[in-house]
Amino acid sequence: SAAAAAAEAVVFRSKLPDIEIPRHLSLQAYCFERLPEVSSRPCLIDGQTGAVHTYADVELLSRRAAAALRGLGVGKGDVVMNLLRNCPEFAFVFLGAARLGAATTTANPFYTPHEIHRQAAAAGAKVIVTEACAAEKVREFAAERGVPVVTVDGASEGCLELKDLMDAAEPLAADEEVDPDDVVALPYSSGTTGMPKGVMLTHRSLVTSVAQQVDGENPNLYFSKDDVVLCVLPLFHIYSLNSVLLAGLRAGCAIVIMRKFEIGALVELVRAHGVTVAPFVPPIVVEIAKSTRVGADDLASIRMVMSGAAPMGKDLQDAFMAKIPNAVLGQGYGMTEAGPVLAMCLAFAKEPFEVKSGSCGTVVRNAELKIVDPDTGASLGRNQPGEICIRGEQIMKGYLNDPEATKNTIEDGWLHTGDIGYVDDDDEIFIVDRLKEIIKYKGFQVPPAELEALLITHPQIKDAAVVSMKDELAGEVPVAFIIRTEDSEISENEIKQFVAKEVVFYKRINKVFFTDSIPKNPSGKILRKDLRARLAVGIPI
Ligand code: 4UW
Repeated sequence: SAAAAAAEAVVFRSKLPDIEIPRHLSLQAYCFERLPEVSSRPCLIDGQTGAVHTYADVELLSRRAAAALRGLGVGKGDVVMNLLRNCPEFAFVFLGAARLGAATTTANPFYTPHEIHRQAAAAGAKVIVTEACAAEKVREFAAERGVPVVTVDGASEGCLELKDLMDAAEPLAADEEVDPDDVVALPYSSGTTGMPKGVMLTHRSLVTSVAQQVDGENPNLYFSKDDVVLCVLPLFHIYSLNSVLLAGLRAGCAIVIMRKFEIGALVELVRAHGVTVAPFVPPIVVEIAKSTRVGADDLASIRMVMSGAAPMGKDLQDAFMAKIPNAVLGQGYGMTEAGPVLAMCLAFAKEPFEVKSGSCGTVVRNAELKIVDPDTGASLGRNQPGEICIRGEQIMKGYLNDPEATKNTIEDGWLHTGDIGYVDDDDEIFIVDRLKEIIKYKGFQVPPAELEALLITHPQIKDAAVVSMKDELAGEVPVAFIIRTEDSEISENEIKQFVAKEVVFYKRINKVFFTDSIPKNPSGKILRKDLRARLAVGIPI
């Protein structure tokens, strides 16, 4: 019974003591709490132009951005869509919206118009901030809804320019009062099942999550004022937004903003700015480990390399460490809904612990983690794999306008991750499998349900199922099992083209397997495990 399970729950905690978290503060007040100490230090460095914005500049520019947004009618409870590659304006606009008591929904500027439209509509975006090259994609939506489109990098027909608006505005004098439970970030995630949903992260969630990483006498993730943090991972994904931008601001670091990953440019930026902390994802770690062009000298200033958002095995970790012997390499484990950080490598602490290769960290402070048997719900002890669940003030408030999905994900305050893992004798977490359906292409979410919904709109497709297939470069790629309609001879290529027109590049179908049957349970749910098993034995049909 539930009561018995609760009574027996084995709860895992950090090895570090809990800390005091200033959870009454708004996110922006928390990030700038030490402004007087750091005001003249570099805050955001634009990797592209070399422009340096100090902490005082960023604080002021975010108040200008707030005033600019207010001039467009943005107020408390509203949503601003941030559709940008990495650039300093991302931060000005995100923090500016927060000052107004508004939330930011972030999206990939490479999304197709269809994907952008769907998220902007679901989130109720009042303003879209984007780049001139992506403005075309939102034009129709904006015109239909009367939503102003603001560009950060020059003029585009029918758009306003952020710079003009910020220059014209008097900086916002006082932030709007917010409740710690007000939403400040609204990233989209498909969670354990279904279509992408708005993840309501509140001021309290994000203050707590950042504090769990970088606050306290012995921070789990030790960032100092002298650190130079590389921001190459996209800020529209929660990993970079939380653990790079917000954590970097809180700790007073210099943050070097890189718009797009390219190994040569990365090495140049590391050298030019003396980067000390490099938050990566496994594909970047792989590329550096394999690159004959990059040697230890090139990256000598880096003392810490973080990896997350997708699995990194022991072999890869060992190969990379051999290449950059002076840096500590470890993993964090995050999930958008979890605020996002569940676990962080304790070798990143100010007073570091010994850790094992292949582990994705230890549960963060001020939080509880348990492992449950997915069939019985019973809580499991050490070294027994089960579903990872997390409880604490950092987790999401819920999914926007979807109480049903929220209820299925959070139970008694416990967020169910859909990841299978175990906690070892040293409190280190190892992820071994995934219960949920999400596919992760280089750490990006590919929701199979979204692709299936699209596929079955094709008149020659009777039924479709999308699952992940292992891929050396991307980690995983989506592949489709297709039942054609009678008489249809639609080809693999035609199906791929059909999908490619509607989705961002990393959601493209990599392979099509034509089949006569898609295994489903009695309630119609696709049995993805069975399909993955078909792939594994090499007879996919
Ligand atoms: N190993 C194996 C991992 C790992 C992993 C995640 O796109 P989302 O919703 O969110 C993320 C967030 C990652 C993240 C945030 C902050 C941070 O500091 C950090 O580490 C440095 C990482 O990815 O996808 C969530 C899903 O991605 C998988 C796992 O399945 C999770 O539920 N995942 N990290 N280290 N798998």
